[in-house]
Amino acid sequence: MDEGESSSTNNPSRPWESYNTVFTNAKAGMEGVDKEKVQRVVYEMSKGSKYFQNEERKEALMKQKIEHMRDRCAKLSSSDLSNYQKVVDRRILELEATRDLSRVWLHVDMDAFYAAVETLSNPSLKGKPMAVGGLSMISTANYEARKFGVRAAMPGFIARKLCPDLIFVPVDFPKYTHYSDLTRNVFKNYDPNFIAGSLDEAYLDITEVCRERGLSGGEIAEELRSSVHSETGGLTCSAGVAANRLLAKVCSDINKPNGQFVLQNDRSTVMTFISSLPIRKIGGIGKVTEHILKDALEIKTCGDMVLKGSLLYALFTQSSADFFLSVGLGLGKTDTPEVRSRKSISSERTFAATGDERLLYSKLAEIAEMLSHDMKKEGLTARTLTLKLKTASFEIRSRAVSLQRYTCSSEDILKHATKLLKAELPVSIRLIGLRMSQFNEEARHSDPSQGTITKFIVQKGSSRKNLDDNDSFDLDASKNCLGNDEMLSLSYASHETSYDQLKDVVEYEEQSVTPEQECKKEEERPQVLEGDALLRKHKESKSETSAQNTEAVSVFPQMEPLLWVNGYKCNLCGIELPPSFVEERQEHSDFHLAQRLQNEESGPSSSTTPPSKRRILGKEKANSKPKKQKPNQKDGSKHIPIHTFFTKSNQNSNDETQKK
Ligand code: DCP
Ligand code: MG
Repeated sequence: MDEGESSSTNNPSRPWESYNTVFTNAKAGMEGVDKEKVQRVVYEMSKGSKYFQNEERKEALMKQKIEHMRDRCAKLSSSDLSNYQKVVDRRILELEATRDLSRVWLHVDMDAFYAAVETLSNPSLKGKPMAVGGLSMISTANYEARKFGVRAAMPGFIARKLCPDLIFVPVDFPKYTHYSDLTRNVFKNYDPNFIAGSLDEAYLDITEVCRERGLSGGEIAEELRSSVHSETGGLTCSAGVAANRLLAKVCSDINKPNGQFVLQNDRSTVMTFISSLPIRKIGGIGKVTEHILKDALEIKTCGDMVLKGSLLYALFTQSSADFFLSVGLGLGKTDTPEVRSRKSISSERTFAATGDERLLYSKLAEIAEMLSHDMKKEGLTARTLTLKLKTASFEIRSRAVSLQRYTCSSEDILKHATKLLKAELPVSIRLIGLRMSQFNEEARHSDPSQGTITKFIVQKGSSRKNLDDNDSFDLDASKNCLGNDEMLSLSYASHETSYDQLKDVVEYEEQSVTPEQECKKEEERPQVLEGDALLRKHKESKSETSAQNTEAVSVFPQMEPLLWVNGYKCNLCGIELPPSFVEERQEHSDFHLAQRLQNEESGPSSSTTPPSKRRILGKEKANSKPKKQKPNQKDGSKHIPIHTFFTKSNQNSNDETQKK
């Protein structure tokens, strides 16, 4: 059952064995794939590329962290451990008291979503191995292709090497959005407040519908799946039913595709299920965390998290240890969507790296349009716009601007996003994201589902009980709920509008505070988080941005960066937010930014002050200006080295796709 990666072997004659990328992780439908062959092909085809170097750098860092953790572990005395065991025992009692077995949650996830939609439109694809995407990157593959080891986020030319008959179909986001809307129409019938994850997944609280109709969770799941099938004209989905969202998500993957799994709502069934579950199955536990837990602490299953709880509390911060322990106890969120507060809305696209400015601006326009569309659909207006970029060398940059009025118009979004992007050019980019936060307070007050920032700070900042079950969406590849660091190495073409959970977590694991980074030794020094990236480097932005910007408040004035002192305390206001509160931290950081920008509006501008250097964790090059890009290259030849895809600067998505 364990699909995670095995520990590195470091056999010099078989270097691929220690080359673990996202491509070599199994997804549903990949059981029985020759993993070593896939690993070898991926290794051989990506060797020497920027991607490869980045993977190696991450691997080396991870090994260091494992060593460091082992050392710290070895220094723990038996009396230390017995003291920590007392902490664990007490926490178990406290956590147990929060266990709620009264709700029935259903997680639904479409099967091979983009690929299935394409097959609906073109039935001749049925039964043939196909992937959606192009030679540079594929978004997903159907189950026939998965048998060859082909999967989402894999460069298409590697996929074709693994499966020479693979058919490529270009991505068509509007089509997927249309089908996603059809599925959501079905979900509404079972839970009008369902929580949408990515385009193809959702969480539904089906407690009431089960009670009203006298049906079991499994029966409702059957009915919902058949309804999705008929409403969409033939798409299948899989479902998981359990007492909380964390478990429901794990369950929906068990009988994929076109299947379901029901976990009964009783403590002993939950404990039996969770105790043997590999840790990687949990959203929020990605590659790095998995390796640290496995290789340094020999924690392989969720049950081990309870058995080795004293080590976790000795080596990690309380919030991380609490998270691990709650997972080990099979706990997760059961709250109703009404009380969830939405903090921001975002949209992003990943594509083959390009420095072609026209192409970048056109992608930006697409994203602004998608974001605006989603905001209108949700009736949201907001006034902090954040631009996120991932460069060709995988550096993540965030830039924000606070607007003078609330908006959801694509023109407004694009206008300000363009200015932010312009200040970064020239640079070769592989991902652009836009996020709008700081929602209109009035709208928030009139909508009971949304809390004010103050409310959120008071409620969440003061509560340590609010354990994060990472139930969100998208990531793992998709979607893996919170923070699956599988996404670390993803470069996929996707459009996803989401309420910032996963994506921020991706960054969280990639560059800011991972559970391993926030281990206790590191508590002693303040950490600069991703959210603060929006404060950085601005100094370098062209003066034109603030000088000519009449509507936006001048961006990124000289300001003290927001730091999480001891790993959890905001240095600006003293609010405490544990690292697992990723979304809230991002929101909090945006809040301070907007506050300062407002102050600046009413006081003398400090934007002319020369920037001070700030250290951003994991971003050594954060302040270096990117070099000019090489001239464009055209792809399409059969055996193209991977670096071509990662460095070339003019990749038109139409060029990427090819049908065989
Ligand atoms: N997606 C993407 N890039 C990724 C992962 C996913 O663009 N790295 C897109 C394409 C998928 C869709 O999101 O079709 C949903 O993602 P899933 O992880 O749910 O994958 P699938 O639905 O394709 O397959 P599964 O049957 O495993 O759910
Ligand atoms: Mg899916």
